[in-house]
Amino acid sequence: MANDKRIVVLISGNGSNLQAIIDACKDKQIPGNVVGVVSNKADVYGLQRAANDDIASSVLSHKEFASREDYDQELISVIDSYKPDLVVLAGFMRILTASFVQHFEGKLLNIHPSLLPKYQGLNTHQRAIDAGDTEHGVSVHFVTEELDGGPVILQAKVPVFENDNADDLAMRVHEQEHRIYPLVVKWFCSDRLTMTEESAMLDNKRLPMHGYASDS
Ligand code: NHR
Ligand code: GAR
Repeated sequence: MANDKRIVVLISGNGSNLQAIIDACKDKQIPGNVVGVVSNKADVYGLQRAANDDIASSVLSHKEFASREDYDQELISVIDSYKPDLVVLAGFMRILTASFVQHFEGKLLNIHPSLLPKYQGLNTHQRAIDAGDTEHGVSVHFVTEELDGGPVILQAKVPVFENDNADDLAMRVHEQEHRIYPLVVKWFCSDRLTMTEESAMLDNKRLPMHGYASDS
């Protein structure tokens, strides 16, 4: 459709969240299309997923740049070449500079595998287990300069069982990721979701700290 949104997805790996978003676009659940996939790593399976669906992709290795600032400037031009309405981080593993975040402010989403504000950063599943948590989960949030600190849009919770290892827990979290990320992308592409003054707004209503499905 003419007003379908143009979505660019940034990955560093397997791309199962990318696949969930591609599938939801193909099923017309999302009024948009993935028009480009950008990876900072060559030979990752997510690039194959893009190729399987005839989606254009680019690889931009951070190793070829002297500084994060230089890398991000080039990343901005690669992404802009796809003329995106929305930029989605889906397992993208590079911290982004303030100038990158400002350039795409309000149209940059991330999925983070924890119940934010808990466990910002890496190794979230192991950290939840080590802390003895009985519940864990995943958050979709707008990206701001503060790492994993932007306003939360939607979370999903999973139980932590006694003998879980990090892989068991990651698998359980992934199932939820594949449900909630396409839903949030759908909200954005339907012009229902915005960020104003670092709050996430759905249908012009400010979302609570833990996002839409919050029960506390
Ligand atoms: N950038 C900004 N400015 N704000 C956020 O909220 C961001 C971001 C970039 C990525 C994803 C994030 C996650 O969901 C994300 C959110 C990578 C690291 C990291 O430490 C941390 C958080 C996230 C992604 N990366 C290392 C680095 O030096 C490299 C690690 C690696 O290559 O394996 O960039 O968890
Ligand atoms: C997902 O679990 C996502 O939450 C996590 O990486 C995985 C990517 O899986 N993101 C981060 O840890 C960001 N630092 P996928 O490549 O199969 O979508």
